[in-house]
Amino acid sequence: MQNAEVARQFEELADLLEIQGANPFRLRAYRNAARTLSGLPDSIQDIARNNPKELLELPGIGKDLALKIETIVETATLPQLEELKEEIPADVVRMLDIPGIGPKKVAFLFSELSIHSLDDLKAAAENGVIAEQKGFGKKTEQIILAGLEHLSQAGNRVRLADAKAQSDEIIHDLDTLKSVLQISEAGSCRRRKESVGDLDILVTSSQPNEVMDALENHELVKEVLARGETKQRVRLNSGLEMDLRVVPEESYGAALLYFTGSKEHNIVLRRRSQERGLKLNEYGLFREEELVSGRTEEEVFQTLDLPWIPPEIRENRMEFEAAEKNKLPELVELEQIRGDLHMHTTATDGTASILEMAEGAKSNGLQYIAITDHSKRVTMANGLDATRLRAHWKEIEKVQSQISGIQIMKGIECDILEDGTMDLPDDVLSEADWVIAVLHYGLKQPQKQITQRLLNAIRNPHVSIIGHLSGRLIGKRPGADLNYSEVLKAAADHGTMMEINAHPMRLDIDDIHAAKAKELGIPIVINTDAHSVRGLEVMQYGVYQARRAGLTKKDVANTKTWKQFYNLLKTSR
Ligand code: DGT
Ligand code: CA
Ligand code: CA
Repeated sequence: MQNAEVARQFEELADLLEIQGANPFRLRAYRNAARTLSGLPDSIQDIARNNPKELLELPGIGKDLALKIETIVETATLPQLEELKEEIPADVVRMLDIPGIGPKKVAFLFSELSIHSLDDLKAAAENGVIAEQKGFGKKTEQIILAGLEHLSQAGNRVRLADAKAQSDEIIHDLDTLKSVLQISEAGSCRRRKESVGDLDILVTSSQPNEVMDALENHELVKEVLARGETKQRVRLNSGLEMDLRVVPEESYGAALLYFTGSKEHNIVLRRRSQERGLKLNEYGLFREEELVSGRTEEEVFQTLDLPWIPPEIRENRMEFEAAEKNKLPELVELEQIRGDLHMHTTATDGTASILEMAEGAKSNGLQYIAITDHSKRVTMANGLDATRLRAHWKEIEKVQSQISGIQIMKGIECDILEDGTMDLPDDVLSEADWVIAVLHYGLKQPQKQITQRLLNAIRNPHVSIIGHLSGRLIGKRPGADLNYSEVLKAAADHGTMMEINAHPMRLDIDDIHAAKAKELGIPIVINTDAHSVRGLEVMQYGVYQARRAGLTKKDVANTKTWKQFYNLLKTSR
């Protein structure tokens, strides 16, 4: 059982109890537990099974919660949760996701009006039944109808690269308006989260209407969903939705902070404000009615005795503790990347030659690359056997002699077979400059078996690095059920590096486990896994993920110069 699943069950429990009108303190305890678990790099299942006492050391986990965790791990669920689910249908819980509809209203709809599904709710709203109820009215009816429309789309999170491209284009175009003074992305996109629910942008302008008209007429915008005096919600042609807010200049920093989130980060900021006798909202930081700060984010942070915290780490994971100690990490930057050690050519499933890839990387400013085509198990991609691989390496040597200013390593992306052996024999691997070991097949094996496969590869002295560890494809398929703590510990022990695969569908390893790898001192390499010259351009997304993990230049091995990197390789095994 993965941590995310245990966390999800606590969230669900809290939601159901909330509809029942349970004590808010109890709800908060469950929600905090869920957050602790989903941010935990170690396997909660292992802790619960092997060292249940350690559960009590986790933040916010007391005896009752520890017992519940053990029950979930052992029985895959909680009796209490099962009972509540019998009583309250899942659709009723989803009604909580309609903005403006709280648990009290949901409880009323469910128990007084016998609304058991979203379809029931839609019918009741359309027939005017909702508007008739005391405390509801025509306005709530409209909110519900709009909310239902949104819900039918929700759950459709969009990968960061796709979301950001649309956000960037709209921001670029709105920024050309004379009346726009400042404009910025906000929300999860600004935090560079791997997937985005909706886009948020923020503007200061003397002419809010001009900005909203321009957005409405933008070629990426399909329709306006709502429009007020200073805010607008639109649906883009892609289906993705966008919130635009126009704020006064003196509130811009406070609004940017508020709408960048995360919610969890904001909660801590508000608490810090209260501790200082101040009140923080999207309009500014106030003492009584007086605006103390709000024009810039820096100013607001400063009033709260904090340095400016980069958006990527505003998740209430480690940022406040680090900021307090004046130890915020200097996050790694794209310009610091000097090598790219995972890419394909026409020898397997790439579209460009060795020379074209090398030239492409060189013109992107890189000093070194590794050509890592597939091994033979990947028949679909025309994977290489020992003979073809050796010929391919000869070809790489030839290309190296034709191009200067870039080092080309002779690599291989070698499959870890279902039985845990490598797809190519050790004597072949030993001739490589760089071996990426990966799982492509048997990703659904049970945790023990698939973890063992990785441990074998990590312990193989010819393996340099594990590529796209979990095998997940964001929004498409979950990663393998791995024992991350065992895998990462073994990598640390054996000097095996870990990849952050920068492909926008992979971003694997994820931010939480990359943070854990850093903590263990495992060198991390950010690679594009490019299958074309254009594919080399996704490096940025891997860097975003590394930043979310709090990684600095020092933590990312391919920020080293070629000479430093070469030395690291020679000494690390
Ligand atoms: P998303 O869109 O699901 O990927 O995630 P976000 O973080 O972009 O969330 P969104 O679009 O609902 O709201 C943008 C930011 O606005 C969010 O990160 C924090 C802030 N915000 C929105 N609603 C609330 C709220 O009810 N309470 C607090 N404290 N902040 C909120
Ligand atoms: Ca958003
Ligand atoms: Ca939003």
